[in-house]
Amino acid sequence: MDKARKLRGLFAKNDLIRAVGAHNGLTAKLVELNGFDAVWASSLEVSASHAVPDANVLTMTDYLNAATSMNDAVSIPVVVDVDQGYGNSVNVIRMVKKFEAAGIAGIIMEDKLFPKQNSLLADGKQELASIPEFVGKIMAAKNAQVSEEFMVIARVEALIAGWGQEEAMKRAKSYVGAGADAIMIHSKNKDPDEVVEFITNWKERVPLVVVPTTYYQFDEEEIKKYPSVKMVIYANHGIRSAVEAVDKTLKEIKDTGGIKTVSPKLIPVKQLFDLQGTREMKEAEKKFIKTGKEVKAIIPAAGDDSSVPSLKHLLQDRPLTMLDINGKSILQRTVEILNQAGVKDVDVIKGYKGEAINLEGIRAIENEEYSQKGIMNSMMKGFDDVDGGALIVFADIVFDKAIVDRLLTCEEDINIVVDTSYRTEEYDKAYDLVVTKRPPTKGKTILSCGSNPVVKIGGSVNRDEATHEFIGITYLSKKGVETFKREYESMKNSNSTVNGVQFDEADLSDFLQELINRGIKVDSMEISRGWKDVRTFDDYKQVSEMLAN
Ligand code: SPV
Ligand code: MG
Repeated sequence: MDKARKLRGLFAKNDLIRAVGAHNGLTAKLVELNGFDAVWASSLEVSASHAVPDANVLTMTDYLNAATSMNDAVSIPVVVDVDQGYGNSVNVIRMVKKFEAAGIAGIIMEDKLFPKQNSLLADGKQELASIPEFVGKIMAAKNAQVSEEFMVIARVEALIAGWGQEEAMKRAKSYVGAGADAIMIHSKNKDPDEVVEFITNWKERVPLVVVPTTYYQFDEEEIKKYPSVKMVIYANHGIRSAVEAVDKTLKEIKDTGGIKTVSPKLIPVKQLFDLQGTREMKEAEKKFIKTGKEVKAIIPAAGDDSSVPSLKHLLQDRPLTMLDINGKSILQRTVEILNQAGVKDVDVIKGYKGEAINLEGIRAIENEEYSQKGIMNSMMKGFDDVDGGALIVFADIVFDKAIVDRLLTCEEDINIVVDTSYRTEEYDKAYDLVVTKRPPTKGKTILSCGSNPVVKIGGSVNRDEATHEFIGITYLSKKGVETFKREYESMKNSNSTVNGVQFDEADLSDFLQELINRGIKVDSMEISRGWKDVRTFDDYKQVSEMLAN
């Protein structure tokens, strides 16, 4: 909804509107997050934030820019303090056009002369414009606005300038006659008496606005006794508390010679990131930053590994992928690497203790059948909305980013990452063994993309014939994804086994072997080390040590 209409809506309700002063997007956002109705783009706050006096030292454009960043940061209406309109009626016309075009809901314009000084300034110069001059400015403003909703509120400074009640009332009525949508009656007395006197005498239907900075005992309970007052502005309390807080922190850093004592007392940086809309940026990145090779990652993490005796005690409340290794879960590590490699779209299929998977930046998909069906069933749940390539990453591995970086540059349609160190190190714990067409590269060649088709994979490979070990990372091009989906459906419907295994129990190796049996090419990318799977407590200890170094 248009913000001017929102503001009108607030004035139409029976509640008192509470506006709070701000000077930039961040402070405006805090006003909204704390549940207030509107932002007051205060000239005092904006000029103070530039460390210049509130005396028309800044220009209309400075105030417009500040108000725009406030308005952009919030969904509540912003009411802008436009001083006296930055000149005469001609200046007012352009001013209204600019502020309204920026999405500002309304302005409050005061009947002082240019340059004005802040109303609360002890020895401030408070010169009033003549009534006709200011009436002309209100008319100019009302005439310049494009939408009917935009609000022009006239601010009466007669009490501030010491001209008394009668003058204040005369001015206020004249401004209403000129079309003002509300009247702000300002005072710098320590008690609310003169404002209350004005309010009590106010018989017009146009609502009033008060700014009880100096007469602060006039709280909402009191104000609500006067139904003609529709809006209260807490004009500068944010910036005053900010100055105090910054000053205190800086003093402490200076005095203690470091940030040891202040750091734990400050808000976490994450809170700042949230205020800045970092989450929205991440979502936009995912949706709109295209590389031409869109890849989605699928991490099947539904399985229950608590039956592994040495891991049982660690997996009472979480799936294996959420095991903490030096302060980060396996899954978090994987997601970070994928994101850094440009893969922002990550689906995690959860099942066993799925509630423990509470990571930001992923889409979690529930697999309720995890205890009856195998990993293929889990994995395929992530395939529904893949429209480019896919990266299938097992949930129980840690690996170097270089592996994914390289794999994403390979051209093959179905490409699995295989490790040669199985051969060189007599690796007796290797799980998914592989036989490739060509023998493993001797020496220290790593990350070789080139096409070396897989001949055999999984259970049917015996240790002597194996050339490599499959590490649990598979890349599928768009065409590879289509092949995968098509063949999966065909295997599902054929009622036959997948490489000799029941369809529901087949794992990825069985599926890949079945593809090979069907004459579909499965390629391999060769690496040597740079990864480790976690399947036992010993693995877990090893990985923890490895990553600690
Ligand atoms: C402001 O906040 O800039 C105001 C209110 O105009 S006062 O400072 O009281 O004049
Ligand atoms: Mg002001």
